[in-house]
Amino acid sequence: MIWNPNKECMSRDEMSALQGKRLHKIVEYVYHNVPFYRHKLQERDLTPDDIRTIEDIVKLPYTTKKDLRDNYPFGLQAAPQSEIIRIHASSGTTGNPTIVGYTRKDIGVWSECMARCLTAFGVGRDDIFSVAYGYGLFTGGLGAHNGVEMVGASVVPASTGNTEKHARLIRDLGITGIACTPSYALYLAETMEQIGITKDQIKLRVGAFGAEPWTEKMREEIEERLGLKGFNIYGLSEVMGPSVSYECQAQHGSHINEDHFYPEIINPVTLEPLPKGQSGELVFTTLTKEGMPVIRYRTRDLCSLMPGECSCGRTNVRMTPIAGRSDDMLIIRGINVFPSQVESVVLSMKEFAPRYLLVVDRINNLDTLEVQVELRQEYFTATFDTPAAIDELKKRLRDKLRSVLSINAQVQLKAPNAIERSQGKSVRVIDKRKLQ
Ligand code: DLL
Repeated sequence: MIWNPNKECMSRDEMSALQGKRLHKIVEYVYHNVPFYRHKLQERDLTPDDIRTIEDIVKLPYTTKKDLRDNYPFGLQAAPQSEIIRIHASSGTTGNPTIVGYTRKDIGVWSECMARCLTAFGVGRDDIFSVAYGYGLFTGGLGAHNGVEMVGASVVPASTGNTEKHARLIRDLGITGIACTPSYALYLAETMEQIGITKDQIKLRVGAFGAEPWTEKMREEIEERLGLKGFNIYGLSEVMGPSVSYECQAQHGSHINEDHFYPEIINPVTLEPLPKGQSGELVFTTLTKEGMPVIRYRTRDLCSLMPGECSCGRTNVRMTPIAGRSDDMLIIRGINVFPSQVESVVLSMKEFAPRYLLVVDRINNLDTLEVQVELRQEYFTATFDTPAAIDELKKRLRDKLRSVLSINAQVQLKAPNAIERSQGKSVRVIDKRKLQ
């Protein structure tokens, strides 16, 4: 089944023509509505009239997460506030999150893109579908929710947390589909085993997994333990949210909704565009977004675009699974974490030396984060005999980390010079999760 064959099965020429037309329109729109883009085009002596075909895109400058952060909160918003009906946010590299506003039309496009994904996964009106991505500023929950409603399945807005209750609902309601991070799917499987819910008591058959990298091995394990077929779904808040790309039944790469999100692959060092098939950094231009369009946005995700046709009948281009990132962003329980966010917290507390280590692990299928920090000598001497003071300091650090990162971290206070110095580039992160 294909949700929108008119857009998912176009010929290459038709698609390129549509993309070229939309690119011209969006460049004209941001030129007149976002001073940031107008200045960037003017610096290159460009006007919207110079951008007529999709090939002209290479003339345009890139946009980075730093640009979004520097223009916090609404500097890159193109639509007037009165047209914005929803605001999401994603982590920034320092304190400021990236704010993304959506118009009513944007929410409609997003729902349609999400409906395309779910249809490709085999979800339909008869399904009872649980959304176990977080509802809130994160785009996963509400993004998936709207798509399930558009498809006409019964949505169960389970969100994250309260996993035992969720497991019972899956059994009692006969829930057939679930959207969550792949690591949460494994955690759910484990919870079910612990409370004695067996595979033959549940009806799960489809999983929409994304928001973090996962492997074929994880897919096999989830499928085996939950008795479903797992599909990859990819996206990012700056571009839209979940539904930028999705696997079909052929499960050979993820089809990009390229009538709305135009992909390019570039060399992350030289910034040269690379030919189709080569691996590099994925860059997206939103072709129809009104709230906060992005032009040649550098995702930092590394992958390649796959040439050739897919046996499912869709013609929109596919991307390979994300192989890594060209920056230091970590994804912990589906939440983006930058080491620099931890650094900003450590530096803001006078008790600590500017030396820290993030230890990321996966225990019982749940990501864990431990932050180790060194006490300054004077503070160490003054407090190391007073457990109450140490406890209070630990709590203060934990609370600050939670408010900046939106996740709970374990903290470990270390004596001065206890964190190992490295010879070269300092090691800020040890990621023990095995992704093979
Ligand atoms: O994670 C949106 C999303 C929600 C996608 C639910 C899929 C399902 P952000 O929080 O802005 O948005 O994080 C975006 O997460 O640049 C990738 O590095 C990573 N990511 C998302 N999906 C996948 C995936 C959402 N399927 C960042 N595989 C992206 C690998 C993924 N990485």
